Amino acid sequence: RYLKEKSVAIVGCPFSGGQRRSGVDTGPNSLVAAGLIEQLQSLGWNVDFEGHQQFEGVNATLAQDEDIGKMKNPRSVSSVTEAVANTVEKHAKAGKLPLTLGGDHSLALGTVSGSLRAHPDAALIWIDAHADINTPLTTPSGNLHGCPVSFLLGLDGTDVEPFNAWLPKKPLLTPDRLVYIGLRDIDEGERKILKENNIKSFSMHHVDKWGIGKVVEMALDHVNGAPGKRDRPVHLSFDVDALDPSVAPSTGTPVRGGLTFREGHYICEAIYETGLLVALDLMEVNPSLLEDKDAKQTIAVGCSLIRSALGETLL
Ligand code: 4U7
Ligand code: MN
Ligand code: MN
Ligand code: MN
Repeated sequence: RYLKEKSVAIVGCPFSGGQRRSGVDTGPNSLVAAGLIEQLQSLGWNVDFEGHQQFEGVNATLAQDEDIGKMKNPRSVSSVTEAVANTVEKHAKAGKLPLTLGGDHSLALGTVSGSLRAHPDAALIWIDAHADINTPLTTPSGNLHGCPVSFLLGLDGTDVEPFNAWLPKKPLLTPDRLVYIGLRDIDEGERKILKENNIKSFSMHHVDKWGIGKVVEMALDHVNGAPGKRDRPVHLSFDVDALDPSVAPSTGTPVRGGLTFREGHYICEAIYETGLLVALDLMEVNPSLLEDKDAKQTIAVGCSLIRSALGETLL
């Protein structure tokens, strides 16, 4: 409904500076090399891809990017996410669906900012084992892939350099338009933030209890403000570590007890079915961890989740 045509713009983001394990920067290229573009074309999508974003320079100088407070690689993450925000905004305003391939999940500070500039009332559905809502004050690791959501909400502690040079004074996202599915590894500070801000979170416990069908309905009801109401545009940010490590092993921060293959795909299908999807992120695929067969499996699952979110599995 919000797209001009069936047109998707691939934003490949070979960036790893939001965390400390190398290889996640090769995720985007692996997904494209596995045939993602052709797969989307065969689903009837017009695919716009002019090569990956150029982050080689930033990745090469990560070692020189000194900590600010607890934050690791703050300048690199800030400049990359600022650039990604502009790219995603441009595609979204042209009526296309930006599909961002990560790269680590700090990139979502850019993708969601871009989406919200184009669709100010959009909802954010975050599929992850983690809440990624640490602030520069609460982060136990200093890794910014664990922090993008706090910056999007403008929580206490996020008005810091260098991010405050480009992030808006008034945050683009409000807690009522955010919902999580898949959570199972939350830090103490994050737990407090989720509670204090009344943020709707469906953990793996809730998926077990109610089943994925009901959970997705409740998540959509929540961000739309009433049962059955379906009108907000949706930005879906999918961290592949939401899936169980037996399904998606090649990722930097695996946590056991995750979503099954079908549960992950069901989420994508059900959101596509609403007709409200305006942007999609597929993050944290790291093909250089573990054996080649695990990498191949994880890349194939990544492509398959994307195809489901773009309409493959609905008859
Ligand atoms: B991901 C963590 F402490 N919470 O902040 C942190 F457990 O994008 C993990 O979801 C963050 O993979 C994981 O470092 C970020 C940790
Ligand atoms: Mn995660
Ligand atoms: Mn994440
Ligand atoms: Mn991760």
